[in-house]
Amino acid sequence: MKEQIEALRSTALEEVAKTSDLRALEDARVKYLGRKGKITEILRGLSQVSPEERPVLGQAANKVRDAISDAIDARKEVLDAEAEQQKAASEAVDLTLPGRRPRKGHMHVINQVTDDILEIFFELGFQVAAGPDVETEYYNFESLNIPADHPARDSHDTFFVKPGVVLRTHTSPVQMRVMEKTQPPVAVVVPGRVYRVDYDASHSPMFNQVEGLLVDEGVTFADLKGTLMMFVHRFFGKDTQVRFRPSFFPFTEPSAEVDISCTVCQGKGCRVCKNSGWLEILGCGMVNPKVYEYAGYDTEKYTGYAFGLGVDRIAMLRHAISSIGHLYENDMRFVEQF
Ligand code: 2U9
Repeated sequence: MKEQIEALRSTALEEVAKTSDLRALEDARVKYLGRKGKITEILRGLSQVSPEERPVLGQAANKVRDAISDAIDARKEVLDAEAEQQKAASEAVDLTLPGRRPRKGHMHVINQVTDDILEIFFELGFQVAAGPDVETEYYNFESLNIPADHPARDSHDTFFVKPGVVLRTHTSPVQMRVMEKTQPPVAVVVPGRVYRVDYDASHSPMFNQVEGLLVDEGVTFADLKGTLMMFVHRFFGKDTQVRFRPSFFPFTEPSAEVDISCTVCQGKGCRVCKNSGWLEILGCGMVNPKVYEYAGYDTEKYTGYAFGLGVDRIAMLRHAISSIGHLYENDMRFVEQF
């Protein structure tokens, strides 16, 4: 029996040493030290041996049990450490890798140009005003002296939401609303989206305008000219030539259109200015007294000027953009250039 106990020690220790994970180690513990394990079996069997042999064999069996138990504890420490290392390796983060940079956006070219225009008028003391894109025919046409039979009020030119309600065709109704609420002096600039039934390389059914209105006592066409020349020189450069051409708008009288020397050929003649040397950039005039009547302004006391420009056209000139469609397609290859 003594040999049997010693043999058990060597097989058990060998088996424990070979275990490759905690599960196998637990199986080995059960196999040798468990309630029905081999050592337990031997200790139980001691009742069968003679009383002289019993203490010797008992002592030997206990020693083997302690040796196996120590071996299991030692092996457990090794396997635990291995498992810990594996876990750490699989969860490892390489702190030296470069971070993922967030993509940085920027203002759309239309908003950049709008802000540049507004900034020049802010320096002159103009304030910004805004109003709804969906307007009544009264504010969009009637109050601006555009009569019911005017072709602009046709559904071929204007988007109707329902009878009497349109998508504004200019930002002018905002100035009308400002005048209704405030007596002169008034100096406002109004940026915003406007809508017209028109679609080709230079027209989009939705486009952007900036309009301006200044009303006070003693305002003359000279003030209008001076202000717009100053604007052109600030925006396009001080060597830009400016020309005022007579025109007609129902809401201004007299009216004019403003041309500047071509920004591409400096007036020599090219494809962009269709060989004329000039580019039309805005419309303007002295506010028609009929408009003051709608606003409730004293037509004897006050005069003023108004102007309007298409931001899209200015942006296209500034950046040599060939088609207005590029401004609204949101192709990132285009948008990111500005
Ligand atoms: C009020 C009184 C007068 C606004 C004006 C223009 C001339 C003009 C065009 C420029 C290019 C429209 O975008 S465009 O097609 N605008 O020519 N706009 S005067 O006159 C007003 C506005 C409001 C109460």
